[in-house]
This record gives sequence, structure tokens and C-alpha cells, in this order.
Amino acid sequence: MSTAVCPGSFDPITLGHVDVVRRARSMFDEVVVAVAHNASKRSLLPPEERVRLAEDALAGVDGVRVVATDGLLVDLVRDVAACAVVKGLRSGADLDAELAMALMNRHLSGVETVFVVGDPGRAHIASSLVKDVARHGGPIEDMVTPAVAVAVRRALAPDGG
Ligand code: COD
Repeated sequence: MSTAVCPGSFDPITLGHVDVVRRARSMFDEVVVAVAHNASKRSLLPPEERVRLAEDALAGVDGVRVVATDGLLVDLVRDVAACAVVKGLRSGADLDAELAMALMNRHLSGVETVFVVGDPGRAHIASSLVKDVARHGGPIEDMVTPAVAVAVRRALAPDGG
């Protein structure tokens, strides 16, 4: 059985992420979605909520499980016996950032990274932009699941929901 790890901050999971996980699942028997920590980003949602929202968003995709990790990605890859990491690309800017991580992960453990090109119709979707649109009162309902929209608006409310 082939297993791949699909990592991200997922703060929050978007319909762009869901598309990437579906594409990963079309190539591997099992996809482990890893809700991880990106040291260069400050999270809006706590890890356990990001996991819950990812599980909800991916409930219709079989062969997928969601885990949280606060360690090195390559350690999780080893622990779940994955043969690859799968990342999504929207643009050349994504590739620049992803290439550095792919090279580091291969240096650390030998793991290969497979890049999938996401749906162009979802290439505008980024978690950071979804939060920014919501922060300014704009519509996010066509970029995230209903549960995510509620969670983001609640987290951004002045009293924290
Ligand atoms: N279409 C296609 N792909 C998309 C879209 C979209 N609309 N939106 C997001 N993606 C892709 C991104 O390009 C990325 O590949 C993936 O989805 C996840 O995106 P984010 O923004 O949720 O996650 P990142 O980029 O913040 O994740 C970074 C990690 C958490 C994976 C990284 O920091 C990490 O591995 N951390 C663990 C600690 C570690 O091992 N550090 C060393 C790394 S070399």
C-alpha cells in the first residue's frame, strides 16, 4: 500500500487544499493530511480546530486521515511509512518556496516531494487571503466549507467568538 503525506498549516483548510488532497489520493492508496506548524506564520486557529475542520472538509474523500504534528515533517513521514510528500502549486512563487522545503526534506531523510498543479479555478485561494477577506467583512463562503467560514468569523470576532 502506498501512503503519501500532504502537509500544510491548514489555517484554515480551503477548497484549494481539498482539491490538492483529492489529487494526491488519486495517486496514492492513502493520504495522511498533516496539520503542521509553519515557523514563519502566526496561526489564527489552534491546531485541534484546524484538524477538526480538515476532517470535516475531507469527510467525503475515502483513504484520507488527518493528524496533527508539531515536529519535523520528515519524522511524521517516517512514522506513517509514507513514500512521498505531496504539495500543491498555484504559481511560480509557490514553486520557489516549495522547492526549498522539498530539497531540505530530501536532504534530511531522502523523501521525495511530488508536486500537483491545483485547479486553476481555485488558484486564487490561499488561507492567508481568506482570513484577510473575512477580517474586512468580505465573502469567503465560496472558498471554504461552511464550518470553516463559521470558525474563521468566530475567531476574528472582537471577543474571539
Ligand atoms: N491550490 C493549490 N495548492 C494550494 C492551494 C491552492 N489554492 N492553497 C494551498 N496550496 C498548497 C500550498 O502550495 C502548499 O503546498 C500546501 O497547499 C499547504 O499550504 P499551507 O499554506 O496550508 O501550508 P504551509 O505552506 O504554511 O505549510 C508549510 C509546512 C507546515 C508544511 C512546513 O512549514 C513544515 O513542513 N513544517 C513542519 C516542520 C518542518 O519539518 N520544517 C522544515 C520544513 S523543510
